[in-house]
Order: sequence, then structure tokens, then C-alpha cells
Amino acid sequence: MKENLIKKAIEVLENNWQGGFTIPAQGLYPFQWKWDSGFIAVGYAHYDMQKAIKELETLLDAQWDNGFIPHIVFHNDSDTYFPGPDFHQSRLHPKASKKYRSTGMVQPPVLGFVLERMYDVAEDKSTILSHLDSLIDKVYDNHVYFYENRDIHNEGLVYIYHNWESGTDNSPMWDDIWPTMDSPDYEFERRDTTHVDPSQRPTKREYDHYLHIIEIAKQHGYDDAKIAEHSPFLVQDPLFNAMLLRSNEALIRLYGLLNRGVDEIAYLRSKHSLGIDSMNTKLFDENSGAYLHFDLRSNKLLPYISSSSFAPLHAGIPTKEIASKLVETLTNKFGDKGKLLCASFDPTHEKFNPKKYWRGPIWINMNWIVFQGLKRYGFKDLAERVRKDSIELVANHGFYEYFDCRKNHPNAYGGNNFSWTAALLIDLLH
Ligand code: 9WN
Repeated sequence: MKENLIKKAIEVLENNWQGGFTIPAQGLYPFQWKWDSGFIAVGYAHYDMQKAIKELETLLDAQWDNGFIPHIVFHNDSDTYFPGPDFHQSRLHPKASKKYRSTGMVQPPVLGFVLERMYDVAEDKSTILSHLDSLIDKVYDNHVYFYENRDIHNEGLVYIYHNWESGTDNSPMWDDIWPTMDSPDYEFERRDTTHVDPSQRPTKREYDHYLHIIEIAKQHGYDDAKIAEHSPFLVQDPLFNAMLLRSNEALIRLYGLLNRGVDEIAYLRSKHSLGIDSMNTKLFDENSGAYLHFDLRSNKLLPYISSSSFAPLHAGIPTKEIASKLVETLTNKFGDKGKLLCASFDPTHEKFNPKKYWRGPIWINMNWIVFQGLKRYGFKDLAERVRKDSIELVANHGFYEYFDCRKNHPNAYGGNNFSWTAALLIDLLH
């Protein structure tokens, strides 16, 4: 089974390869997405390191002069996706790439630990180090961008200003934010709902909110300080910050292996320890037994547990005591016998919807993150359960975007032949 699955996963990746970068899925997502590219490079690293490197080189070629890496790079003029480059207008920002059009927002900073995984997987360490040598400073610049522009309280935690920046687009926690915004009823033509059953995607009203935040950011020329002041959406996300911290750790290790970067290491270390403390004092909630999202507008934690709540395990953020509490929450709320791990949203909550996008289904990238975290803390059985559930889901249903966690309702949803599902499955099978 293993060899056959790897063969099929490679086919998915090869079909989505555009000769320089990889699309997440045909039709539905026809451009290059930032965190997708990172996960995709992990898959390539196992069988074609040149492609892994090229994928990241292309993405980093679209980096802005201030270190910002956009969430979508629009390499072509596809009209199968909305909103496209004409809507986003990245060049409103004076430091935006002149070469590529993109969005004016980011996605979770996975690239540091992706480079590290490539190093660990590579057989020829000296060749991979020479490639990493030419990529690592760009990723470092991206971390500096975050800390210098998005850590507005100097606490080692960065904000996101849009739900698309979280990667977990329509998670129920954002439901509390939408009523605080007075979003217009826009007229626009959705494309996603022509590729996928609309009941598995966000609603029209949710898209109004998504567009409204972008309109506000555009009015301010995508200026970070102005966004921090005016965006109705401003959140410290435990997944996003855990990815940044995990990537800090990876960059520190890689600079060490490259035998350079003394100043860079010192900078990352100081931000890192501040960030770990803030994650544990500000984002960990004793009552929920989980890390939560902090809403900087209402100045309070959003009371919802999701798969993002467990991502800090991957970055070594929790103390042993907090890690045990997280595992208790994961087991009790997400892990009963009737469920596969790991739902993207608390299955015991009334807002849980097992079929709808980020409101419940299992996503393989989140499973990969949770698996790595559980393994890191020595929760071997639970880690293995997450790994096995992921593999079985793909083996039984195919390389879909998301999956039903209910054992008596086996199903797969969203886009098919989805790149990161294929790429991370290759990694989980090794
Ligand atoms: C908006 C590409 C992306 C993922 C996100 C996922 C989905 C886009 C969309 O697809 O978001 O960025 O149009 O729905 O939520 O995590 O990176 O695969």
C-alpha cells in the first residue's frame, strides 16, 4: 500500500507542477500559495530536491523589499479564481514586488521549518547546505518583517489582519468578529463555488466580510501601521505564532550549521524567548485547556478550541504541564472512539460542522503539524493515531482537500488531487 500511495501522491504533485511552482489544485486554486508551497516542498524533498528548491526560489522571488512574502503570487491571468490580482492590487504598497502581482496579505510562516526538513531529508548535506545558504536570509528577513511591523505591543506575538492570513479561513472563531464590522453587500462573482459544492465553502455574507477588510487595507495602501490602527480584524493567532516560533528555532539551527549569522541568531533568540512566554501567559487558557486566539480589537480571547490550539506543541512552546492539559483536551473533545483525528474545530461545540471547510473537517496539513508536536513531547500513541488516521483517510478516499472526521460518515470534501495532501502524505509515509 505504501509504495502505491507514494506513487499516486507523486502523480498529483507532478500534475500540479507548473514548471517553477506548484498550484494547490487545478481550477480551484490556480496560482502559488505561500504555506501550500512550503508543505509542497517538503513532499518534493523526498524524491526531487531540485523541485523543492525551485518551488521556494520562485516564491521568494516574489518577496517585497520590506521582507514581506505574499499569501498568493499571481503568476498567470487565470480567471478561475476570485478575488484575483485586479482586486488585490498589491502595488498600492510602495515596497511590493515590481515583478509579480500578489495579494497584500500573508500566510503562516512555515518556510523556516520547511528548509530544516529539507536539510534533514537530504542525503547530500553539503549540496543542500549550499542551497539553503542562498535562501535562508530571505526567510530571516521575513521574520524581521513580522517582528518589526506586526508585534505592536513588543510581546513577541505578531498579529494577522485577515482570516485568509490565518490559513483557516472560515473557522467559527471569526464569527464573533463579523458582527462588529459593517460590511457592504458587495456584488461579485464567486468562482470557488463553481468547482466545489457551495455547502462545503464559506457563505456569500462571509465573503462580503473578507472583501471588506481588504478594501480597508487598500484604502491605506497596505501600510502595516495603518492596518494595525484601522483594520476591524486584528488577531494574535496561536497557529500563526506557533509556526513563526517553530521557524525561528529552525533558522537558528540552520545558521549554526552554515557557521554564520551570529547577529541573526541573537535577534531570533531574543524574539523567540519573548514569544514563548507570551504564548503561555497570554494565549494559553487554563479553563479551556487550550491555546486560543486573542482578539486585539475586543481585547479578549476568542473562546473557541480548534486544531490551531494544538499547533504550539510543534514549536516546543508548552511546558510539560501545559502539554498534558492539551493532550487531555485533544483526547476528550476531539478523540472519542467515533472520531478520526484531528477535526479542525471542536466537535463538542454547537458550531462544529463536519462537512464545511474549516468548521470541522480534518485537514492533512494540520494533522501533520499536530503529529509532529505530539511526537516531540513523547505522546507516541496519540501521535501514531493522528498519522494512521491521515494515511487511512487518503488511502480510502483520495487526495482531497478535507475529510469528515466521523467514522460512520466516511467522506472527503473540497478540491481533489490537492497538492499539500499529497506532499505531506509522502512525508508521513517516510
Ligand atoms: C484563500 C490554497 C488555500 C489554502 C488555505 C485554504 C484555501 C483560499 C481560498 O486555499 O484558502 O487563501 O480561496 O479558499 O483555506 O489554507 O492555503 O490551498
